[in-house]
Amino acid sequence: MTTALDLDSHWMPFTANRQFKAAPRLLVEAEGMYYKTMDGRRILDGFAGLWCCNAGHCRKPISEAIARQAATMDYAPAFQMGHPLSFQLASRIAKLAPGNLDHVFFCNSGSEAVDTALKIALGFHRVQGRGERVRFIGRERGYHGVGFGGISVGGIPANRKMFGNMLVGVDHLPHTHNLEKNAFSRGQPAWGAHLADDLERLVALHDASTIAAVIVEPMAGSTGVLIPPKGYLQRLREITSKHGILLIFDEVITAFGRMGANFAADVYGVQPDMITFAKGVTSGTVPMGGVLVSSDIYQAFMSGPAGIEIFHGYTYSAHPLACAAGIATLDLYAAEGLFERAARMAPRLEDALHSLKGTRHVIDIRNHGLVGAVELAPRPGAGGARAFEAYLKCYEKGVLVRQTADIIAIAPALVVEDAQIDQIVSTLREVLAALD
Ligand code: PXG
Repeated sequence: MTTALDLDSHWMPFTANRQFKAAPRLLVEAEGMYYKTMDGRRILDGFAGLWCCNAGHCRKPISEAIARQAATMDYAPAFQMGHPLSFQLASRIAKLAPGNLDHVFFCNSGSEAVDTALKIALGFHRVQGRGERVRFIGRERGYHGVGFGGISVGGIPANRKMFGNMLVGVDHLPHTHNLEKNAFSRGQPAWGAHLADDLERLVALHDASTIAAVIVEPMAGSTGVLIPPKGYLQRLREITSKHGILLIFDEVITAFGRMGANFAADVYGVQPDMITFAKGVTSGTVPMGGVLVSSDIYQAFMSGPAGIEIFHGYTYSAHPLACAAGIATLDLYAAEGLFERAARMAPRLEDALHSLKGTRHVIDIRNHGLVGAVELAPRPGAGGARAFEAYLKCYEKGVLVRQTADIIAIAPALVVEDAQIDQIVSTLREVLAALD
């Protein structure tokens, strides 16, 4: 069947196009925890699509809300006009958010959310007469999407090296991943809170008065599930607060139940000044992203010059279909208690994953919430090859996981059952045992 399809014209994102088109992996249907492939195989989705379909696939209450909205009003102009659903969704999200994060700026993806948050940080300082606060601090191994702002504060060499100088005035904290100290930690590792103190060095180097914001993923997902060491995020909060620097949590992956709570900020007990979100807000059904900002930030803009408060926004900011999907998704999360369910299933996933200790090639296993990772020893001179092969073999055996470098990441939908966790882990065990 796949041979009848012309695969040439679509330049696929973050994909080895030539390799993929020679042996395509095409999905055509989805339901609950499963995909169906074009050649009719059933695949257990161990990664909620790409960290996004938190409610499971093709859930009726969401798909029906989208269909209804598409038939009722397809689009409403996003600038100087509105529609009720965006206000409803914003207040629903604000109610879920921690502390004084009570206003939402909508966009269409995590990348747009990050660039929006960086702009809000610059504008926040500027409207208060601190226009010299223009620097950003990100972190090595951080992923903040693919906009120029996001790759600048991000810390993934491959995502940066092709694209020139990016934003100027960006510096990076060290990442927190250390296998010598923290291998096989369950939940938050004990070692590494002091790595946050490097922020004091950067503040001393640049002077606090030049720094707008620090942005980190509370749990770094894309670069292989890096769980924050105990006390690390608290230290970042203390230092940023002391110096008048905004703290942005990029929760594109961690928001909406992934960690067993509304937000990772709740789980880690740290209050940021902004949270970026996307993915789980619509359970991956319609693209949507957004930035939650504190009342202080919102009020600073509202006290600025009359007229348009921020010269920023997208044609599809708060798109009616995305808002309808978002409201239906939040309803479904609440009706089925899915965030609590994620918290209940997390120890189950933890135990299952850590049972892989001692399996061939495995040098680390780590987990928090409904997220886990298994790190493999790389093949000499061929970083990433072993885990990529493991990913392909799992797919052949009917389980979809995600590979980055020599790490296999697991993040099932929050509706995952015990037996499905077992299937993911036993498939991985079989595959690793047979792998060179
Ligand atoms: N911030 C974070 C923390 C993310 O994880 C983005 C921003 C960008 O979102 P958009 O919607 O622009 O893609 C992300 C996206 C993976 C994987 O395999 C992770 C993401 C996307 C695709 C794959 O880890 N994260």
